[in-house]
Amino acid sequence: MAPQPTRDDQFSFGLWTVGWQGVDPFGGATRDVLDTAEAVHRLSDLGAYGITFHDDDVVPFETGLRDAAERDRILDKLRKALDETGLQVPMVTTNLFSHPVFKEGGFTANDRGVRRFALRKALRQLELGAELGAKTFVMWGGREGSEVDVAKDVNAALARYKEVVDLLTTHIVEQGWDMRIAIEPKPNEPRGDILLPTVGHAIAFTHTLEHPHLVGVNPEVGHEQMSNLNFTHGIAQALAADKLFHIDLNGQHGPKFDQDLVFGHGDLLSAFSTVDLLENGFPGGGPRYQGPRHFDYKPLRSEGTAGVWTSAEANMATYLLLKERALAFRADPRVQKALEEAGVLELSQPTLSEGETLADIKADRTAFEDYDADAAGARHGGQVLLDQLVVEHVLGAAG
Ligand code: ASC
Ligand code: MN
Ligand code: MN
Ligand code: MN
Repeated sequence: MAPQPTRDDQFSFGLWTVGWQGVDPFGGATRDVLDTAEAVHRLSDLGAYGITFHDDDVVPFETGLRDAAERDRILDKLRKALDETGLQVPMVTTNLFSHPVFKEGGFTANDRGVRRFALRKALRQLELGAELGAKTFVMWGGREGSEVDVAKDVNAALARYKEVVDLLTTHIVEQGWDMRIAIEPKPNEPRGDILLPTVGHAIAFTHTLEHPHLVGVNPEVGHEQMSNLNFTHGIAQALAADKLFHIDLNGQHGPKFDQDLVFGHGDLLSAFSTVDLLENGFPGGGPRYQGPRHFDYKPLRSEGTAGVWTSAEANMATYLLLKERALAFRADPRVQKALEEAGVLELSQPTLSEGETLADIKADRTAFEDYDADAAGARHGGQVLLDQLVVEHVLGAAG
C-alpha cells in the first residue's frame, strides 16, 4: 500500500500539469478543460499542500490583457478555492512562450517591444504572486534561444536577461517581499537551443546579477536528463551553492523529447538518489533542501480524467515510497558498513590536516615519495555492493 500524503510532505502541483489537455505538436486536445476551482479541490483532497500556476493557466491571455474586471472575477474564484481548501501558492511563474508574440523570445527577443511586453507581463504575475504569498518566482525561458546561431547575439541576450532579472529583484527588495527568483534550465524544446540550458549555466549566470542571493535555480528532472546529465548531481551542486530554491519533479527516459512523465516513471534509480538527497541530505552533512516537492509532469495523453487523478496521486505515492526506501537504506547497518568500506564518509575529511600547509605536505614523504600508489590502486572499491543495496531497497527486497 502506498503511503497517504499529508500537507507536511509539502507536495505542490502546477495547474498546467493536471490541466494539460493533451495538445502536442501532432494532435489536438484529448481531454476537456479542467476548471481551476475543481483542480484546487481535487489536489487538496489528494493530499497536496499547494498549487502553482502561470498567469495564463488561470486567466486567459486575451482576458488578462484587455479585461481587468473579468480578470479580477476569475482571480476571486481562485482565491475562494484557496480559502476553502487552505492550499497555498508557494510559487508562480509567467507564460512567455504560448502566444505567437513570444515566437522569437520573451526577455531576450530581438524585438525590443516584445521584451517590454514580456517584462510587463512578468511584473504583473510577480505582483500577484506576492499578494498570494508565493516565495518563489520561476522563470522558465522556453522561447529564449534560437534555431539559427547567427540570428542571436548571445552576449546581448544574456545582458537583456540580466537587465530584467535585476529589475525584478530590485523591485522585490524595494517592496520588501519575501520572494526569490528561480531560473529553470532546459536545453532545447521548444527552441532549437535555449539560453541557460543546464543547472550549471544558470548558476553561473546568477553570479553576474545585481542581487545574486535572490536568484537561484528550479531544476527539472527531465530537463537535465534531456542533456544526458545526472539530475541528482545537478541539484547537489545547486544545494551546495545555496541555489536550490525550488524543484520540478517528473520522469524522463534519457535524452529525447521532454516527456514530463510521472515522477519515478523514468529513471527510477535516479529518482531514488534524488529523494535520498532531498530527505536525508548529504552523507557528510551540508545544506538541506527545505522547499516544496513540486511536480511538473504531464498526465499521459492517452488518459481520460480518471487517469489525470491517478497520475497526480502516483507522483506523491512514488515520492513517499522512495522516501521510505531512502530512510530504510540509510538506517540499514549493511549500508553503513558498505559506505564505510567504499570510503564515502572519508571524503568529508579535508585533504590537508588542520594547520597543515602546502609546504608541509611538500615535505611529507608519506604523501608522495613513500606513498604506496600500487597498494592504493589495488584498494577494494565496494561501490557495486552499494549499488546492489540500493536496488534491493528500491525493490523492497532488503530484509
Ligand atoms: C514551466 C515549467 C516548465 C514549462 C512547461 C510548459 O513553467 O516549469 O517546464 O513551463 O511545463 O509546458
Ligand atoms: Mn519538462
Ligand atoms: Mn518545469
Ligand atoms: Mn514542464
